[in-house]
Amino acid sequence: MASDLPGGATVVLGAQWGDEGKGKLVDLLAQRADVVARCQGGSNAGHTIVVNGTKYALHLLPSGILNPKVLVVIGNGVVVHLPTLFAEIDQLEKQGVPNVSARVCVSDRAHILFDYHQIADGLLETERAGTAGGSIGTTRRGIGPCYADKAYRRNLRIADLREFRGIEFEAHIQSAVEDLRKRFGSAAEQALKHYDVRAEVARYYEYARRLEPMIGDSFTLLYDMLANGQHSILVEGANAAMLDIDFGTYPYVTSSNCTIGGCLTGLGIPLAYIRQVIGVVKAYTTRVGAGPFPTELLDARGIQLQQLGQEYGTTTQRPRRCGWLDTFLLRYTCRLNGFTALCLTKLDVLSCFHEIQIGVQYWYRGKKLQGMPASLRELAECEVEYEQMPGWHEQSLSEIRDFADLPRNAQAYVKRIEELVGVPVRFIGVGPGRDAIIYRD
Ligand code: 2SA
Ligand code: GDP
Ligand code: MG
Repeated sequence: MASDLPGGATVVLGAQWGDEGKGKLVDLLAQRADVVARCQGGSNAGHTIVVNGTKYALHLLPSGILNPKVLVVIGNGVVVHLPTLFAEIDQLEKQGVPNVSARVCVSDRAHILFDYHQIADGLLETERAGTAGGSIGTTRRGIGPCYADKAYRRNLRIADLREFRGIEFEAHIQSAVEDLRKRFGSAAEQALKHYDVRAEVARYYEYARRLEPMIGDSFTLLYDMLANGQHSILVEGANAAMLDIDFGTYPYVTSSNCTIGGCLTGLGIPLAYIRQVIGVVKAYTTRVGAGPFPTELLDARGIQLQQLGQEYGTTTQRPRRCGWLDTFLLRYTCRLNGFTALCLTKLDVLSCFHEIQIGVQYWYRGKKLQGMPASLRELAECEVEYEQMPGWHEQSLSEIRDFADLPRNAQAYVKRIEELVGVPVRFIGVGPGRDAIIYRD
């Protein structure tokens, strides 16, 4: 059955620009997993899960946490803002999720994302707004500045909390804040007006104590579980392939690898243990923030998708831009990740249309493109060739649980996607709830 997990690791990744519904699939599959692990990103991610009508919004904790038997791992590749992590743990415990803190392991190699990283993110966005390229539309959660400090080899890691020394933390934060002042001048003064370094250090002293029982060597933990062949590990990707720092629409991307490589480096899972890689695809396309979007709908149909699909950011509440499904892009991300199966979500939302279009090919100056262009100028000039398919207008899909019961045109839409990208669609989402899914073998 499609929902069964083999031993070893199963990876769930976003195949477009994020918000495809990864959280919902992870929550579902986690019912049969021992561990659910995050490998990259930080609190920029927003995964919404609806269980029995209750909504849970997760940013740093892997979506598997809602399953009481699951251990969750925040891997070495994640950048961790501790106040956000604790707020999330407290919120879930308030919502009645059992034993949350006892089921969290944070890698001792993960990097600490400080408040000054968030301040730097805001300053950079404001600065970029005045340039030709404009701002990126980041979540302002400090992701880029924290990964930059990691690459500069000047950040602190979770392991440093274990041997917390106030003097070291104070000197570190002080020097980071001085750098911001030098770099951004009066704008930094304004942004740092309420930033009290001493108070921040005192907070970290408390965080270190609270986090201590959750800190672990996540690589060895996962490796031992995989090597004994008795456990199922689920890896939850954050963001998505087109936001990948190497393969996405750079510079309108996030600062981590959201493709399969990020899973290997962000957790240390050996390739041989990865049994399946599931790509999550929305039945149409959305994007939050700036950057190219070839199949974007700038008319009433885009607004219709936004409203019916409730397309607003889970972290920032920003409206998401909406457009048709783009299988040229999807073919690219399927190849990049080696997807063994797809989960097609939000098919129910497309019920609003008489006709549906699918982007199938990019053309550049009369030439048929074979691959995704690296140059954004070239991408902006590309024309998309579409195929038109009849819709299943007004027929609600939300109660359907068997593929054979879907309207004929909805079945044809799913099969056409499989033909165009060459990967089987094993799961179909027909509503936000945990049970609103169709399994296909
Ligand atoms: P960042 O903050 O540096 O990672 O932003 C860089 C780009 O990556 C995009 N990005 C996202 N896109 C979709 N969903 C994301 N998570 C939240 C959600 C977003 C929200 O689940 O809805 O609430 O706005 C996410 N995180 C980062 C971002 O828009 C930039 O284009
Ligand atoms: P993620 O970042 O990939 O985990 O996705 P988000 O949680 O940010 O956004 C996906 C949104 O779609 C959430 O509000 C989900 O509750 C919702 N959702 C997921 N699958 C479906 C589906 O099949 N149909 C509908 N209507 N909503 C869905
Ligand atoms: Mg999201």
